[in-house]
Amino acid sequence: MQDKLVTVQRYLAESQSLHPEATGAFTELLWNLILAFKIISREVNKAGLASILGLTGERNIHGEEVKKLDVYAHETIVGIMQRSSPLCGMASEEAEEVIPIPPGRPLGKYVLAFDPLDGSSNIDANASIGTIFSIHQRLSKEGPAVRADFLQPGGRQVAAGYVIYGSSTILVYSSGSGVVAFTLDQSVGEFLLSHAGIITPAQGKIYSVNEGNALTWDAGTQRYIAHLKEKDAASGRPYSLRYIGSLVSDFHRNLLYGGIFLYPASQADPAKPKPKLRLLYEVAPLALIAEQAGGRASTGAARILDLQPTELHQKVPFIVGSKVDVERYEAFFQGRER
Ligand code: AHM
Ligand code: MG
Repeated sequence: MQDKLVTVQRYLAESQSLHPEATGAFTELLWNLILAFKIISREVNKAGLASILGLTGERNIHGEEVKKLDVYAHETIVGIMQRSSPLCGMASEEAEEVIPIPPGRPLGKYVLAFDPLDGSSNIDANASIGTIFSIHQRLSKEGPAVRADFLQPGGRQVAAGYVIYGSSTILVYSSGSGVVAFTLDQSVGEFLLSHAGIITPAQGKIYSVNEGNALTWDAGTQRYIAHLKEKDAASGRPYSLRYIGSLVSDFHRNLLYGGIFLYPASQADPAKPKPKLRLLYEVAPLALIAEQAGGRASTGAARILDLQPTELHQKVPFIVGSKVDVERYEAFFQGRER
């Protein structure tokens, strides 16, 4: 048991005090974001009551339309962050274009990209879902944020993280010096430090992939997965498959237990490889967390955090997890191992 209780506010205030030049703007940004996460968590926990209180998309007993949870999450983050935060713009998986700060409000030097509720197709089954976020410093000098402010390599993120709404609500966060996690105490409404200095195992025994897509994979990926099903020399067992289909949940389990998550591009039409996951809202922030925990994140051919984004909604192959496992995948993908 930890010898002192550390709230996320206290943790952020102590982190800020290590930087005498800090103005407090970044800390304020995170506080506002955390408020949005608490509100989303409350709403996600009520999802099971939808059939009593009104299905999402329908009208509730008060005659008000019940919003779909991913729309609700998007609007909650945008509403809170537009009102008071040191941002000059946002980008969301749920919005086509850059979301501006309303005219007349002060503009800050940060931009926020987020996936408000990833894995939302799992809500009805009560499986865990999550919010993913990524913060950069703006590149443009003044005025509202422009696309170029978001199109920066993940290696330049100031901070990133995710919230998993599961058996507990947990916030996992990195500002580039390790990974910490806070668990929400629902009764007092505070995130408390629960995991300090998370390090992912160098090698795991789990692989997570939608194996229904196997016939669309490149040959290297097919061979790699076949290799995982052979008996491992050390353990005498093959790898175990675990796939929830909710990225934050699959990622979080592997972060703690070790293993590899894969969403390779579909090669159904080899002339047009089709990845699924989005670089700015899903892939880059989780890549930062993985690397900060000692893991690795790759497309198979390149390190995720080195990729230069070209579009807001760009999709890339995503292979992430324990270092030894991801390096092995790269060797298969690149044909160095067969
Ligand atoms: P979403 O952003 O529409 O929720 O899609 C992303 C989700 C991830 O959470 C998950 O890893 C992936 O889609 C699962 O995809 P599939 O059902 O193709 O395996
Ligand atoms: Mg998503």
